[in-house]
Amino acid sequence: MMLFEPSASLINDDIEKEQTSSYKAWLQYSPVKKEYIDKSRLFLEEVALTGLSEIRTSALNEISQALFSMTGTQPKIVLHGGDKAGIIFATKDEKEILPDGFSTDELRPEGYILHQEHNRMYVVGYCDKGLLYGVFHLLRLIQMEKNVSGLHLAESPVNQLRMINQWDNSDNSVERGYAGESIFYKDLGFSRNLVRIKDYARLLASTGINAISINNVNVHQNETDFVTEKFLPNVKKVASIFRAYGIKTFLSANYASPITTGDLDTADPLDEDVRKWWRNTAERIYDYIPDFGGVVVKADSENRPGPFTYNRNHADGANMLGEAFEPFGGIVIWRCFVYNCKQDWRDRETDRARAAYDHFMPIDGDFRENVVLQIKNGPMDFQVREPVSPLIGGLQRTNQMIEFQIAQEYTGQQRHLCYLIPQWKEVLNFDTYAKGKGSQVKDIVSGSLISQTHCGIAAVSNIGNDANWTGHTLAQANLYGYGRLTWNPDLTTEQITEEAVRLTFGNDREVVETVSEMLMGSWKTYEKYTSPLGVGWMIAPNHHYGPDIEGYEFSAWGTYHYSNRDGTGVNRTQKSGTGFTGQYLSPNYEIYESLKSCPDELVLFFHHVPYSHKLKSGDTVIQHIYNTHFEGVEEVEAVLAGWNRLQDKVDSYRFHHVQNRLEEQLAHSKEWRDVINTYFYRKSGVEDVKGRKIYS
Ligand code: GCW
Repeated sequence: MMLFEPSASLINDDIEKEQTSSYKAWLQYSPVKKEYIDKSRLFLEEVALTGLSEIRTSALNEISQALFSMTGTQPKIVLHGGDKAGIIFATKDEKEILPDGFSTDELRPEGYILHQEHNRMYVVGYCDKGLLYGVFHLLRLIQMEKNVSGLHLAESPVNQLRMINQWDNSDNSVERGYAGESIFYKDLGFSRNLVRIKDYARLLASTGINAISINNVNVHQNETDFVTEKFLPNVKKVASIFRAYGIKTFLSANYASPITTGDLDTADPLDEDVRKWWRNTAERIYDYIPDFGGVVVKADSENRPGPFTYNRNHADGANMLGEAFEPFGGIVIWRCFVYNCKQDWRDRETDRARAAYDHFMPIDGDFRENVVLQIKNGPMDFQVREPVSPLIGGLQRTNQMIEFQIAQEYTGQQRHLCYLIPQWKEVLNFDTYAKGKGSQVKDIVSGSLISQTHCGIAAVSNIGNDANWTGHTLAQANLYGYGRLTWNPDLTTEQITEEAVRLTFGNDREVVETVSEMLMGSWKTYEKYTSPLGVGWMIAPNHHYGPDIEGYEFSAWGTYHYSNRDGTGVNRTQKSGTGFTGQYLSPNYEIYESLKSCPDELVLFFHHVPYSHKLKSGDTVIQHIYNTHFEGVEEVEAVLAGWNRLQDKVDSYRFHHVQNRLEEQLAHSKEWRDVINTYFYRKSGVEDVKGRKIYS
């Protein structure tokens, strides 16, 4: 009998041979140097463990494949003991397989210890999941040819929920998807390509992700039925793939399901029939998937149904669902992206930035223990630059998680290079002052500052069925880095980037340095040639690709910049604007309220200023706009030139693919530059002091 089933992954049928390098992303498992193996005292005769489980099978599959591919040696799998040089798998209670006196005190939930002693490497998990994470860590070290001789380290995740949200629809499309079609669905049913889903699970687990919602938060008619007998057998299949990698499956639920898929004529959260309907639904889901995670809900947002229809508030809606899922240990993730998307542009009182806080602050503390509020990182919508949502730090008695968008909806749609780890680090390190100085966002969402039963980080995925998963091969680093940050938000951008690059492209110094530099600067470069100083949008309506400065200026979406001949920006001050600044705690409030102290990069988010206004950098606003737009394009030129130098060091498929994207980015960044510069030149009539070409 085979001890474990050899994985079919990495030979996925829909992937052409020359595409496999991009398909493998950061799990390349490329051969390492022989001297490295000898020097690092890596003993590979066997992998020994005392028993199997689903997750251990995944760990065994991974390590066997990976070691064979990196070292040419296939260790023997030995059940019950093992007495040779090799790798030992254990969890905290399996003392019999650990060296005498081995302390497991350092182990924390989902964590692991890696420990090398004599001719053995011990991978000891708190539980099987921890063991799997430990295996991925060990493989990472080997792939990067890091010395593991005498290694001893203990790690555990900082965040409890480390989640991915798919915005996939069953008609194959992915909302805001830039990497092909859904890998989950096919023609209104579920995809049969389970290998692809399994490889996705491997990629996610290798970074520490432990939860996934598998359908779009805009739940359309067909997906509303995912909670019924019609689709639950399929959901169950997907959930079992993820389970084997320690990932819990969630569904996005339609708030109006009792009407849409049930036969009720109301979804009023206080209606007894509605409550019963959801209790029965939860029970049915758990019959199929006993460890089902729960539901993600977008309610009363962008035309989705919600409790407002019945004059109930969001606590009523979320708690009703919370009650239904509670007996089974399920949770309800309730999104705070609630605002009026039918605003009149003439109305200068309403400010979309205020909306989430205005809706949710008054009900802080009213939510059940198994409800978590999911809050977008900024008050608007995943722009290249926004302040941190004041709701984070505002809410003091409610479970909360932050939501990022790995999908590059507003940041170049995976056609432009825009590495978002530096942005997310800034957000996570932001001091909210919720409990006085030093109340960083990362400590709020991890639950260390405000005690919470459920909390963590979620993000919208950037993958699809493109061979390289992410459209732009270099956008893989955003997914990798996101997972690593959810595991430990204190990892530095440099460390994450180095890992991403070395695992994806190998250890060659020039490659590592060049690609790291390309990634590290790319967010700011993108910011430079697109909308300036935090004002946001200026992007083509609907699809959100490319410049259209007034595309949203007279629309209902609440996203305006109010540029005129004298100046630009949104006055959100308490003194004379929309009052949004008042949602921040002191001293952030004062910092944003005063033009003097407001950081340059957010000046137009908070203030309407004349073009002649002098920034802290010393430049006027208009000159800053011109300068950054020229610089942005120059930086893209430099990035492309850097990449071109790597032609002989990157396989031809990935080389040409990235080169094509960068060429497109260069052309497109010029379009952005010229459209923005010309627009502001025409509005202001102010010349560029450097006399560069601005079209009149
Ligand atoms: O950014 C906006 C997107 C919508 C999305 C919405 C949301 C899923 O343009 O496509 O809908 O955010 O977060 O709900």
